[in-house]
Amino acid sequence: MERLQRIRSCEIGDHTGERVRVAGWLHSVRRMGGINFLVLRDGWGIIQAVVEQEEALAPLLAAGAGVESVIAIEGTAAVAAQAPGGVELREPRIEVISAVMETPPVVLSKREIKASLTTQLDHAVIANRHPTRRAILRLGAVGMEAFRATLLAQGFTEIQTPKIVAAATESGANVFALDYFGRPAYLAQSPQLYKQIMVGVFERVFEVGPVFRAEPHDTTRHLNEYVSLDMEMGFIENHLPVMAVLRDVVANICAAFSERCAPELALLGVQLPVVQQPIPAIHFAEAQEVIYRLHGMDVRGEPDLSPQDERWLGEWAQQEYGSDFLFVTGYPTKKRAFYTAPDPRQPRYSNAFDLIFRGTELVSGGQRLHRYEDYLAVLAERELPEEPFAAYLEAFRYGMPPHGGFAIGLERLLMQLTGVPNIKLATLFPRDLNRLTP
Ligand code: AMO
Repeated sequence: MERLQRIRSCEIGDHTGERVRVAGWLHSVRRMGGINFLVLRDGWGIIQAVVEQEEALAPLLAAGAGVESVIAIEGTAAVAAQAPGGVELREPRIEVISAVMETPPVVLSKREIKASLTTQLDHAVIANRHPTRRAILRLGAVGMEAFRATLLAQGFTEIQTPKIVAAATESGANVFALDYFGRPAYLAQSPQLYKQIMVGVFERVFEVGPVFRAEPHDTTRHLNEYVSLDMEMGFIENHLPVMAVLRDVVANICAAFSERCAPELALLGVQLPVVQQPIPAIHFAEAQEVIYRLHGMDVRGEPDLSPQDERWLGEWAQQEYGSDFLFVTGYPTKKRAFYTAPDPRQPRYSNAFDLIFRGTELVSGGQRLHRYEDYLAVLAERELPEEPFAAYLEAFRYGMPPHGGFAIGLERLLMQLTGVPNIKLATLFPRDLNRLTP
């Protein structure tokens, strides 16, 4: 007999009444008074097979194959309202491809993972197979695609910049040092300097890639390696056009989730945010006034917003505008990275912004300095050496337009969207203070 061509679980609806072959992992086995229900999971979802004849299970029993065994099932696809996806396989013939006889370290067949955070992370290789974990990772993939699609449609070019670099890009000590053939080097904290340089080539660039932050603390919102969705654009007057592109990017990401990830959103119980046009914005100084007025906490004069301030502002944006998003603009220039352009009307404040999503910073961005002399001045003022920035400075020495950009933290987006209590649960294989594997 000729073997049937394998179909994906998500295609089953197009084959009702036909004999089909599916293959994947044995997700669960349920015995219900003489009838057995096998659930098979493949890369696209799950599908149920009904086994009425005990003999059909013989290949599984003979191999001692338990859950997570890789199997193929040939069966007749039949409409069944109570089955996942509304279609099930009947009169199945089972073939064992890779038998698993041990109990997996994380139970995958229950609706939710019950294992502790540590067990989940230690066994992420297996835990990532759980439908809820898979759903978060799938949202991440679609999010990256929508980011790319939005920017490509607006004339941006995708770049990949070096991850082994000679200088820290984001001020501060949180850099991983490397020994580069006897010379000091670092893992890139962001593609910041290179994306700015590349404005000199393409005017509009973006990058999706890993960045590294040696933050020596264990928080629920920081990773030591994360995926940064970066963009940079030339010929702007101030930060406002950058914020407008960011608004489009975020709106398109949410639209892509809505159009292409309905099963994932339903499984995770995610309520998509409405992205207003424009997204409400508040100046940093005014944001501090709001916090003082509503919560009696005098943060005026503080150079930055704390996580608590961000949560309060998130609540305020919800009450005031019914918005899950809030732009905070005009952060104090001193507190931002050296490349930040000051607000020409009040240079104490900058043309930099953050986007807060459901009470947590999701994006940082702004207008940058673009004149060579301004860079020399700011490096001197901050007592930073010129030498490590020589290549970067060359770009400005030979002509750069006013420009700006932003970076979205992918895992932050997924954490805030899905409401998981720790960013590590929105990360493929998180790197944290204690974790270098898996
Ligand atoms: P910033 O350092 O604020 O800005 O980072 C931008 C966004 O990245 C995310 N993020 C993180 N996510 C997980 N773990 C971390 N340790 C972590 N640190 C930051 C946040 C944050 O908003 N070069 C600038 C961007 C720019 O101006 O274009 C930068 O890297 O979501």
